[in-house]
Order: sequence, then structure tokens, then C-alpha cells
Amino acid sequence: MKLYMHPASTTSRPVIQFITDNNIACDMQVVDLFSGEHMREPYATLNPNRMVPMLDDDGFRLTESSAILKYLAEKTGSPAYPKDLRQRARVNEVMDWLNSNFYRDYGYGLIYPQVFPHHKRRSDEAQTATVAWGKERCQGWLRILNDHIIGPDGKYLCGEEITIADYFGYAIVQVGELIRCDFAPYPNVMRWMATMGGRPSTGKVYEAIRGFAEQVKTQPFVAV
Ligand SMILES: N[C@@H](CCC(=O)N[C@@H](CS)C(=O)NCC(=O)O)C(=O)O
Repeated sequence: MKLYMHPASTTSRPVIQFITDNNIACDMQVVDLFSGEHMREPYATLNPNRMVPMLDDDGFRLTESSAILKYLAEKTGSPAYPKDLRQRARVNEVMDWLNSNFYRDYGYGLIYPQVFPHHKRRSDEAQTATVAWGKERCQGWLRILNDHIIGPDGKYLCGEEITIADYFGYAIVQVGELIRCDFAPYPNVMRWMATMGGRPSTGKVYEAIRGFAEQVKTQPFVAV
């Protein structure tokens, strides 16, 4: 198996960490997003989305980080993707919630327009409105994550055991470190982030994104 990825990619990190934690035999192939390798051949034909990650399992190519996590967990029989119908449905629910509701406003509304030049809106007015909208929406989603998905006693997103939803969710929420989000109003989120951040694999897997956060640490950002 081969994973096409980039260490600074938010959607690559949960897959890399799951592979690492579970000692899955998988070659890591860096696709250099910064030089545009994903836009050129041969990658552009391998993955017409021109994005990472992509898994190649003996010629079976799979994109979408959420789908890749499910595939790998199922293939390896990992308890992180429970077999029980309702437990699995809960994991799917949380991953869909993160991928659509949360990430749309948090990543593409609040963080990326401020951090990545190609996400910045063309006018100052559009930029300010986008970021203000993203911030307001994120505060609502973080409240739901804090109060309802994790809750005061929750260790992980779907109960007492780690699931692939945690790998996925941690990668997304952690991107807020780029704009210095303050999760203090969300203590359950903070506790869960600390649990995930304390995994032995997190330091190495999150090294590149933390290096990037260091580079932008003096830039002013609107954050939650
Ligand atoms: N929905 C996709 C999103 C993948 C994605 O956004 N990948 C980014 C890196 S985090 C990428 O390859 N971006 C390249 C570009 O936009 O040019 C997934 O979850 O895998």
C-alpha cells in the first residue's frame, strides 16, 4: 500500500497518524504541494482531484481522508471503527458532521481565507464578511462539539475508546492553532485535544503544521 500525502496537509495527518499508531505497512509518498506536484503529471492523472491524501492499495485508488480512514480501519479489523451497527453509525455521524458542518465554517470560512493567499477574498469587504461569518458559525459548532458531542464526561468523540473520528477531528480542530484559537470557553474540547495531543505519535505527525504555526505567529488573525 502507498499513501500519497503531504505532512503539512490537514487531511493527510489523520491518515498518517492512524497508519503510524496501528503499524500498518504502507509506503509514504510525499506529493510536494508547495511546488505544485499535485497539479502535474503523473499525479494529476492518478488523482484528478489534484489533492492529497490518496491511498493506492494494489491498484485500488481511494481519495477522501474520511473514506481512507474507514477503509484502513476495516481492512485491518481495527476497533477504532466499531463493527456494532449503532456504534459505527455514531462514528460515521461525527465524521460527517466534522467534514461538512464544522470544517466548512472553521477551515474554509475562518482559517484558510486568513492564512492561505489563494483562499483570500478579492475585496476587503468580502474578506471581512467571510471571516466574521466563519467565526460566528464556528462558535456555534464548537459549542455543540463541547456540550453535546464530547460532553463533560466524554474522553473521546464517540465514547470511552478512540475511534477514527478522533483522528479525523483532531486534525481539523488542531488547525485552529495556526490562527491561535482559544478553546478556553470549550473545556471539554480542550480536554479531548490534550488527550489526542498527548498520543506518542502526535509530536512527529504534527511537526510540520506546528512549524508553519511558528512562522505565522506574529501575524494578526481573527480567531475564536
Ligand atoms: N475532502 C478531501 C480534501 C483534500 C484536501 O483538501 N487536500 C488538500 C491538502 S489538506 C490539498 O491537496 N490541496 C491542494 C490544493 O488545493 O491545491 C479529503 O478529505 O481528503
